[in-house]
Amino acid sequence: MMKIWGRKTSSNVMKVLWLCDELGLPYERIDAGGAFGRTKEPFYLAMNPNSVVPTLEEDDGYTLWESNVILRYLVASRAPGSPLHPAEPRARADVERWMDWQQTALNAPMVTVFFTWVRLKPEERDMAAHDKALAQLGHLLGMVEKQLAGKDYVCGAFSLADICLGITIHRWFALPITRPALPNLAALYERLKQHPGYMAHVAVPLA
Ligand SMILES: N[C@@H](CCC(=O)N[C@@H](CS)C(=O)NCC(=O)O)C(=O)O
Repeated sequence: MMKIWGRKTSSNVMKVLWLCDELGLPYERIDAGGAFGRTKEPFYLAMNPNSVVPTLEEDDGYTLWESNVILRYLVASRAPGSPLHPAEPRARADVERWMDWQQTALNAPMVTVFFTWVRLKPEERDMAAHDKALAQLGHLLGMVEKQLAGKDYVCGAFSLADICLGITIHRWFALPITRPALPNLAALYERLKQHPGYMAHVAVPLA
């Protein structure tokens, strides 16, 4: 059975677990990263030299890292033709730009805000950096708010873009922060909560 290495509190692991639920894929998850360690051990570095989670390991020994690439690989290998990752070039590019944007633009400010409230002790917090990151997050999520006008999901139909953005959206609504009103984003959050895989793996208590 396919193995997914990574602690379940990692947002990048969450994406992969949620997609597995969406596609009905069986897997074995093995704790790694954070307090579980393992990621600096030689066997793990041979699979993933970045020493981060998640890592996917197939029965035949094939391994893959980078969560968004794992998402694309799982659709291509298990559910080719799925609307989660459309084949038509522009529809695919639309999904992929939001996936990449989540990694390259949205992730850094969310990590700062999330760590401030959930992972750091009060004396370790840099509230000036938090406030700057929070303002940036509000700005970026305002772009998602506009994109969602007249749509149920980020690219119209439910796709890998929603799976990538969904991890940030849960943290945005669950953290004890002051949020600008983003009604389309709030409606998307409610829609995502109708997905059992989102409730099981993503919309969980912050840890
Ligand atoms: N771009 C990578 C980032 C992976 C990453 O930074 N993972 C974090 C958890 S979300 C990690 O492994 N942190 C160190 C640890 O958990 O030990 C991906 O999307 O897979």
